[in-house]
Amino acid sequence: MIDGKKTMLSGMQATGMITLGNYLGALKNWVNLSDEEGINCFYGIMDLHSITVRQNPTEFRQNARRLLQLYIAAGLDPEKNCIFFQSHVPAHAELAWILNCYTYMGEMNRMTQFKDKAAKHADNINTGLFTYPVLMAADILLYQADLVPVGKDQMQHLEITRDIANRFNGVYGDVFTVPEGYVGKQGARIMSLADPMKKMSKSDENQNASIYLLDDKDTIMRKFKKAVTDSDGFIAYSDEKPGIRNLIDIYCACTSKTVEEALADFNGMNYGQLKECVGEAVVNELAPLQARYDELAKNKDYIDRIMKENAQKASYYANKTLRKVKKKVGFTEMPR
Ligand code: ATP
Ligand code: LTN
Repeated sequence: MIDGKKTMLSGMQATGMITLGNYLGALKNWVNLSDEEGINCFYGIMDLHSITVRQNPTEFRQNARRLLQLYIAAGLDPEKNCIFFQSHVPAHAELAWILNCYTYMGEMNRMTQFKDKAAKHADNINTGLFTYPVLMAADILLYQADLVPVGKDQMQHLEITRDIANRFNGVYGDVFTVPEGYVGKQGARIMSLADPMKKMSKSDENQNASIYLLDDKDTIMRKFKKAVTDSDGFIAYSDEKPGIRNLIDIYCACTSKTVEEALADFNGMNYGQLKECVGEAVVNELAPLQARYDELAKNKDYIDRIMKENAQKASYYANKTLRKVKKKVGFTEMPR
């Protein structure tokens, strides 16, 4: 809670170009939620998290700025919501250190994202990757967030955040709000177009596996045409047909239709026609966002102003919590 209002916080890592999965599973839900009156919303460009995987500095800088522009282009109003860079608010790293000392190795060892990423980056299994969820807990707890909308894959990190908050509160009294996770109904888990058993991920090396938010129409249509399905040749929404189910999920998330409505639209179609229909729904969904993005990309001064003002706003709230935590833990205050 901040000033008696419910607080929501979420964010994405500034790594690579965000995908349709990130958009439908996270960003689009944020936009809907941020339109609700009476909620304070914070959205982070989580760049400290990004360096758990090696980044090229020039590309990293570009990606982070691009992510801010995509947040705004998708419909997050930076004057009403606080959209900030994690690295602009030092309190994140500071609280993460403190919370590290209230988190157990065994807890981190259970995290599936760590296991997945460690397997993927076997040459760089750094301790940042291991304690990644603690930094995420700091992000959330600093703003006393009540609600954290994320894709399904992040729920485990949300659970650990709640455990850390409860543990800390158990020792020192009510310091942190214990947050609730929120997974949107639609687009909770969009799968790879190349392998429908794997989630669509921005770090997938196969360019055909993911739709990127700035892909043009031809690219989108081509990728859908190539999407892996099955050889049954009939359209149905079932666990046995993960490729087709994924296409239907994408269609529903883009058109706000139910599965039944979608199946009615696809009645009598073959796979080729289905793919074309889904591709068009995605093109229509992304077109306005892409047009706004192009406008924003030209307006450097505006983006710079947003960055600066929101870093100050985020710091104000984050420092308030951090001061409280330090006092509770027993750090010696610097004499004024
Ligand atoms: P990376 O490939 O770099 O690990 P990612 O594509 O998995 O990245 P994240 O930055 O980890 O994306 O996640 C950003 C947000 O998007 C999170 O809320 C996450 O739950 C959501 N998300 C990521 N992938 C998907 C997906 N395929 N379907 C639905 N939501 C997703
Ligand atoms: N780990 C998240 C990104 C993230 C986040 C957060 C999400 C970092 N800090 C705080 C919600 C709240 C991910 O999406 N991969």
